[in-house]
Amino acid sequence: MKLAMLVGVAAAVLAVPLNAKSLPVEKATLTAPPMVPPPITRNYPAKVQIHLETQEKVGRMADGVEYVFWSFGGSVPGSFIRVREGDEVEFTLSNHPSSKMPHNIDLHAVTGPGGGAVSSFTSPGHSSTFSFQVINPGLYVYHCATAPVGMHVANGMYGLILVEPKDGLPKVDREYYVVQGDFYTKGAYGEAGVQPFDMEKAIKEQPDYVVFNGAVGSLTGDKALTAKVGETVRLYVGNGGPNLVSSFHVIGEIFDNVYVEGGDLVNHNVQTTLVPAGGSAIVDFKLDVPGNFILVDHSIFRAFNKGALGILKVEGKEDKGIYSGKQKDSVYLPEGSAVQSVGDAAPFVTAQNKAEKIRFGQRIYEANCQACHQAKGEGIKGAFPPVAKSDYLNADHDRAIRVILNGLSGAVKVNGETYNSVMPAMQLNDMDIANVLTYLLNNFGNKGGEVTAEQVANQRH
Ligand code: HEC
Ligand SMILES: [Cu+2]
Repeated sequence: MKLAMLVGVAAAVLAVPLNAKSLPVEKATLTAPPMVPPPITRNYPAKVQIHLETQEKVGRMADGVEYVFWSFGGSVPGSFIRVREGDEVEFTLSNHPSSKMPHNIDLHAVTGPGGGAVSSFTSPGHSSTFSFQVINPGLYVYHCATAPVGMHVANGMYGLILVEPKDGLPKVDREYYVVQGDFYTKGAYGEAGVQPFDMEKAIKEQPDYVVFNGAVGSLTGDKALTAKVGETVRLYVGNGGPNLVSSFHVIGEIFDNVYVEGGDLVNHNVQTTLVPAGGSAIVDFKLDVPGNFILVDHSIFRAFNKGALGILKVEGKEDKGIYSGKQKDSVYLPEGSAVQSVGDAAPFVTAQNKAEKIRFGQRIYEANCQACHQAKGEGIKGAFPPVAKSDYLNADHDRAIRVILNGLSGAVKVNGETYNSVMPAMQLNDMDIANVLTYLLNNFGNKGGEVTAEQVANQRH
């Protein structure tokens, strides 16, 4: 009798929540990247129930390249979790029965051994539950910590948990969720097929892919982040690693606020912020002008050769007071001679024949187009269409002239791929446009032909 009572008491103790007083219970809203659950509006602590499932499944790494991703909630990064400072979290981790590996979770927001790793260790087809109180506000990484830890992380087992401070974060118009990760495959970047994990490259820290949100192109084309001029945007940025530190930068924007390393310290007017492996940063900025703003790891080969590139597409009215576009193109003569203007009225040099046009056109291309369309005209998948072997370019010269004169936006199909991006109007004179198009038509595997300045003039209106 006495013993039975004692056992009963022990069982009851086990069931008692962390906080002696009972809290209102609610289920957490979880979101897949790049979306973020809405801000928390309550002003009291709650018991928040979270259910995450670990999965192992084949997904897209790049076009034609697949990879067996291990994930929390079916996405890389895993579901975004949003709780409030002081909340009690009741966390249930389920490991899908089809998994081959056990998994667990180490949440950096947890104060406790292993961040929950031991308590959450879960075999395939099982669930584990544990509870913790979120004491410290901030943006925290969570990840799998099952051995070999590096391999579980390298396969995509990481995500972010935001512990909102009691008074909330300043309001913004849009919030997005972006996490960088490095991936190690048997084949080199772009090699087709299902690519197995390469432990040796991982140990040497030589990734084939460095990407945002688990794949090349996960934030470009019709998956680009969007916003409007005048809005404020907040990015919850994380770095799953496993190895690289990110130099996170948005081309053409300055971060008004950076919550350094995801903590309380707010820095202002920052160009590039470091996001350590297993760490985070929150960045805010206001959008003053329209255009495509490119998210990169400014360790720049990673952006242009390994995939760490995303797009924030901003629509709205131009503000020439803030950004004018190119106002003038003049010839710079270093010997100190007078600077000549290359206006329509006074063309600098007129090409005498087609070969000369092509030669002049090459200079125009390198100075004005190559940054986007690339050195061999190959473009960047999902962002800038190729001008090499371009069916779009070859099919209609007048249309190509209008693209350069007026810019181009909206969906266009080039060589079977859809691009939905923005090319700004180029401030070039008729001769320059004729030269650059003649150069393109006669290079990079295009079909030849010639464009004249008169032809360009006819397309102006
Ligand atoms: C800031 C980046 C950028 C620059 C600079 C740029 N373009 Fe583009 N260009 C684009 C984008 C983006 C598109 C596709 C627009 C869309 O998706 O609607 C495009 C489309 C085109 C197209 C039609 C599609 C194709 O691939 O054939 C041509 C032709 C073209 N650009 C030529 C040029 C030339 C010539 C220059 C230099 C005088 C130039 N572009 C400068 C970004 C750029
Ligand atoms: Cu795991």
